Amino acid sequence: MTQRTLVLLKPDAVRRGLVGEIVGRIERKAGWRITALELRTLDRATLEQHYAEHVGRPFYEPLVEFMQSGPIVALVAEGERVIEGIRTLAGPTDPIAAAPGSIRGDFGTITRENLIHASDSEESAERELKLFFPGLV
Ligand code: 3AN
Repeated sequence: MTQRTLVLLKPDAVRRGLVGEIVGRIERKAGWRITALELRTLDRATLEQHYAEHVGRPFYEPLVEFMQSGPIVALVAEGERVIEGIRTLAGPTDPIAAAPGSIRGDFGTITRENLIHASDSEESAERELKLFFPGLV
């Protein structure tokens, strides 16, 4: 089943020079392709929409601040079961709990700065792709 997903490499990943490493892991999965990629700095309005489900949680404000703290890389990846697959490459939210070999497990320590966002379902992917790449057909 070919799918499309939104990936964000968060400001910590860009600051630490891990873009190539993370993009490389996505590129090396057989048959997956990157079909859009852009370095950009996010504004609050975009982040409020993106993280709407987290409004009111204690980590929400620091998360929105952190996500504006520097440029991010937004990309679109396509391929067989890519939604579930990139979530697996990323590892769980808490990088200390994430297995070595996963992106968060290899490079992360604290939960907020966990390097990567990837859509968690087809519905989220559709919504997030519209938000970040509205021109995409
Ligand atoms: P994931 O990106 O693993 O799907 P979500 O959607 O639950 O995680 O959370 C979105 C983002 O919010 C995470 N990537 C992380 O940066 C931050 N976050 C989530 N839970 C916490 C927490 N308990 N403490 C600090 N930051 C958190």
